[in-house]
Amino acid sequence: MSNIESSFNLPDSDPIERIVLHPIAMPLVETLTTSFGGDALRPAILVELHMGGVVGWGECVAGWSPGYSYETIGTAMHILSDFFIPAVVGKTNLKGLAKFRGHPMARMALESAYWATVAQCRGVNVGDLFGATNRKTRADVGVSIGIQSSIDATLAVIQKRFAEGYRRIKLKIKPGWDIQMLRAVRQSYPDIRLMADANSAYTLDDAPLFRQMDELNLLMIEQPLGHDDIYQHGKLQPQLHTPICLDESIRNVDDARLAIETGAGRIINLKPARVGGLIESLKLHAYCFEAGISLWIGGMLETGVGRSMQLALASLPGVTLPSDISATSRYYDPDITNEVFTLNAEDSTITVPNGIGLSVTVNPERLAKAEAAFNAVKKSQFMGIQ
Ligand code: OSB
Ligand code: MG
Repeated sequence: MSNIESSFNLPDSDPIERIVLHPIAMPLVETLTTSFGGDALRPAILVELHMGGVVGWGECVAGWSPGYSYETIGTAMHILSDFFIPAVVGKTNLKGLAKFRGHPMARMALESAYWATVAQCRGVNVGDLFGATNRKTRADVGVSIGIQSSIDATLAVIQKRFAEGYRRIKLKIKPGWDIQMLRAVRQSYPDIRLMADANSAYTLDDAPLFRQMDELNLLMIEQPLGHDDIYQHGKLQPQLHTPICLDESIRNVDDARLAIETGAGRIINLKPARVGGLIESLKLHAYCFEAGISLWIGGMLETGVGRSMQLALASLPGVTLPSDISATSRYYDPDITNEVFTLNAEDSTITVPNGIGLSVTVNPERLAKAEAAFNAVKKSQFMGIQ
């Protein structure tokens, strides 16, 4: 995989001419309720980058409030407009970002817009910049199902998703909504690839509960303990047969190495926005590939812009488990992009786009509408972005 390693850093490009931020709010087809909550209206920032006579797009997946991560749509607007963008406009690379710490979601938004534009300038697909051979043409995917009002409601949603062709089901859990629900689902679907995501809702005192889950043949349990913990996950994993997958805790490739080498988990969820960009994502992928660690691409309810980038990453050869990338219809109707992604029901995959650049186009009317929706919400309840 050293051929991948050598191509992590792009050679210099044309100078970056201009970057425009578009904060948007998009109604979700279905709210994804997790242990930390859920929103009916999803914010995002679309980053429009002009370079060499072409335009490329990136997406920032920060939420309204610091729930999943400390970043919010407000902090991302601040960091992008006051620090990150001034450091790279006029430049031929993104090295100006190296002097800043943190804010991975804001960083990924800018980095992905840049890579999309570089690909556009060169007339290649963005995935071709990843330096990997043997990229897949179809990505294995699953669907993430939020906390429902009852077990019957959960079974109804699963039935619908199963009928659509999804063959890996992830269920969000929280204390009081876990083992009983999971048992009921397993009873109805004895063979499906089933997993649970706790989004950090438990403590080590809950180890006996997770040991009970061992009897359910789950594919993995995602992020059971603290969002910034690795040590205690290392105490829990040896007590379980079911692999632990780390999401929130993994901020970079070094965290992944620490977690794997200390036995804190056996699977990594790679979200490019959580690790601060594509270069860090490719490093993490290369580490997992070489070490034989199972890896999949996580989701943050992306619009078509972010979804296309997720699919490019999910095509990498080291992505060995189904990713949290569902069809457009599960998230937005309509999406902000003209293109939609559909599920290949025969094998629970989504075809990886292979057009020039990011392979999607932003619909100007829908963008204007989503920006207006953001402004309306921002005024009524959220932070003071100017
Ligand atoms: O923990 O994986 C998570 C969405 C928002 C925040 C955190 C998570 C999620 C998902 C969504 O599970 C998966 C998807 O985008 O389909
Ligand atoms: Mg998760």
